[in-house]
Amino acid sequence: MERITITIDAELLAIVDGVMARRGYASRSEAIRDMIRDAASREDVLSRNGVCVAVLDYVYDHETRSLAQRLTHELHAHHHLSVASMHIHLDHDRCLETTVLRGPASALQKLSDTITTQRGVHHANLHVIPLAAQPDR
Ligand code: NI
Repeated sequence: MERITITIDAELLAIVDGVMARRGYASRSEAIRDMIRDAASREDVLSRNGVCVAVLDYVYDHETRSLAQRLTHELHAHHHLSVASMHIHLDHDRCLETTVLRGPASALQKLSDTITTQRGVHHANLHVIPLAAQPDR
């Protein structure tokens, strides 16, 4: 095990401490190691660029000007990557969309970025699952 020193702002450290308390980590090091493992695993999947399935979910305000049409347009423009979508009307203003994607990891990440960087899209998450046999981590 290597020992390193990192500089982190108070706000981010408070988030780490909150994760520690909620999930029962014995130390900050343990909590931060698990966060890095999650990120590293995700980056590893993306760097291999094999065929993947992915679940993309996000919340958006359907009153934001032409946002719903733009999101639908992007998925139609990439229909070869889009397997299925589910749309949930969360409340008066907000919608939750979950879309299953399938294709090369880089193409899925790019489509996800195109959608999730639109103004009015919140709480976005892309979960990428490699289809080629890889050890589970
Ligand atoms: Ni809706």
